[in-house]
Amino acid sequence: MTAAELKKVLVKPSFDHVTLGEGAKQRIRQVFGKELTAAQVVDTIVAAVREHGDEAVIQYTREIDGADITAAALEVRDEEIAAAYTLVDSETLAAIRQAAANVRRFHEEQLPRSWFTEREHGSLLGQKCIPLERVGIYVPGGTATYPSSVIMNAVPASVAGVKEIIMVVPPAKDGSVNPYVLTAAREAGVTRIFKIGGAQAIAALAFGTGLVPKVDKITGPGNIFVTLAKKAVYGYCDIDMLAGPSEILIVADQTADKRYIAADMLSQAEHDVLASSILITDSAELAAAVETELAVQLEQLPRKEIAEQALQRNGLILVTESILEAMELANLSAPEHLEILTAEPFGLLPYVKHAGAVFLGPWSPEPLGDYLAGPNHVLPTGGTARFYSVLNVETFMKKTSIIAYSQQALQAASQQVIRLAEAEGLEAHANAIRVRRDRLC
Ligand code: HSO
Ligand code: ZN
Repeated sequence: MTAAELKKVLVKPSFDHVTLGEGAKQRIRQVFGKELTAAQVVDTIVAAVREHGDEAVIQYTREIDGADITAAALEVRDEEIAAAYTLVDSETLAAIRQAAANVRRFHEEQLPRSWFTEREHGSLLGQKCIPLERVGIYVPGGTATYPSSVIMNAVPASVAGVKEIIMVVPPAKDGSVNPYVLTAAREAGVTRIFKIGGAQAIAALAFGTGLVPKVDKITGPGNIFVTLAKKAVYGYCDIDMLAGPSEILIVADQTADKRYIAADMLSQAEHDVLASSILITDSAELAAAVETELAVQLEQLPRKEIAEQALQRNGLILVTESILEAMELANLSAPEHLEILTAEPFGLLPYVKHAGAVFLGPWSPEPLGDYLAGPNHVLPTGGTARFYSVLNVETFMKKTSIIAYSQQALQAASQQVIRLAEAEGLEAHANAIRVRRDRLC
């Protein structure tokens, strides 16, 4: 397999021309009375929520999610959270708390410092790091519920110092929200929760409605409708990234255990029929063994059908001449998760150019990072690791620069500022220096 061949395999469906499943198409016909593309659905919903606010939100929640929720019940009440705590067993609650603590501890290391630096003549230049005031985090519902994603989004925001963390999550048909999600939200520092999902949730956060406050940034992964909606509201508020289905790419040599590789590949395959699981190895023997092992482990999975479809669509086992060639192909793919299972995994770290997160050695399976290790699991997908970073504390902060010149320093700079202002034909700019001239020599 050459780089060019891999490239062909890796071509991802564009967000704009995604093919919808039969179920989604049918729902669209029911709700909108005609066939629409995902992008058209999103444009319609975003425009309606922007114009009609809560009324549109409630209508789409009823028609799309099948949940009949009144305006008064749209926000999760404290009693619902208290009830959720009674439904979560103590071991799971302890795990949620441990995960939140580990994620907090890791992200505290990322906290940027505001700083000043001194220049000539006693002037000061600096940078002030300011948390965003209010952010929205999207938590998916659907085929799986992810309390871990609540922690991964809310804890970095809380570490950054964000005062208001507004969470949105699609409700079940009976109007309830998963108790794990609710307890994780409380543990992670979420301030308010609304039972809204899909494009309507993104639009509500971006523009604000009577009930949902307008936020400065929306983070968190979602389905294609959520992703397209984030793209549509970008500029009215900020967004983190455009996330696609989960991916794992494993680079392994003959020392790796076929059972670990198969299990780790299946861990991402079970997320979504569009998930991608790739093994690249310089050992033909290992490649064959993993292929057999995948079939064995697949049989036992409750989410077998999803994982099987994912493997058929975007599963790949490649054999290369060397392990460095495997690393080259891995960089070309720029995977969300890169596992390196070789005799000397640290030795390959310098060759990693594009990956959301790297997992080194046999004792760092990808799901450890999904849940408990501490680093974030909201990661760039679809080759966007070439330019996006993993979700982090700075995702929830912005930087403001500070200039404090002394009289003497301005004097030294004055001629050149005037020169540049004149070169740009901006006399008023030059005047801002000239009016101070009598105090400068
Ligand atoms: N692997 C997913 C995150 C996740 N896994 C949540 C389990 N729960 C991100 O690609
Ligand atoms: Zn996962």
